Amino acid sequence: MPEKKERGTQMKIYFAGSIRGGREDRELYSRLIAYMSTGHRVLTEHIGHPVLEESGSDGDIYRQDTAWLRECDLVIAECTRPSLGVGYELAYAERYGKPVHILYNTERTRLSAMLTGNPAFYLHPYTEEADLFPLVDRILGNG
Ligand code: 6IA
Repeated sequence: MPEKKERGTQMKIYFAGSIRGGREDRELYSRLIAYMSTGHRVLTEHIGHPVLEESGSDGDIYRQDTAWLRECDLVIAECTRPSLGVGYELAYAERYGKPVHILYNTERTRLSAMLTGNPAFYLHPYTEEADLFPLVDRILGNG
């Protein structure tokens, strides 16, 4: 993972990634979160944790995550692994006028038309993980 340049203002990032949809990409989420956390605040850093504690009810999770979605400056979602929860979060963020950036590996997924067809979303197709870091820099205004 390249070293992150620190520039610009600190933003509150809502990072979204699959949990019950499947945690195959958990380590990728973790590397992205670590990268973004240098210079910015990732509200949802638990998405990358190896073990998720069942610390509250599903209602608690919904209330906390929707509060963070209303509070955040932008949403960055890794959508290669399809997840109903992430899809819901994207629509929720759109409703609250948040910028939504979607990262997806075109060699591993054919993204839903409900995302690729929505002009409100910023789409970031990629094929190599190494390309994600300069991409994230550009999204965050550090590039
Ligand atoms: O449908 P999914 O579970 O794949 O939805 C994933 C998305 O929903 C993520 O972007 C999270 O923001 C949110 N989410 C889902 N589950 C949780 C959770 N605990 N804690 C916080 N956010 C969540 C679940 C605990 C568990 C499965 C052990």
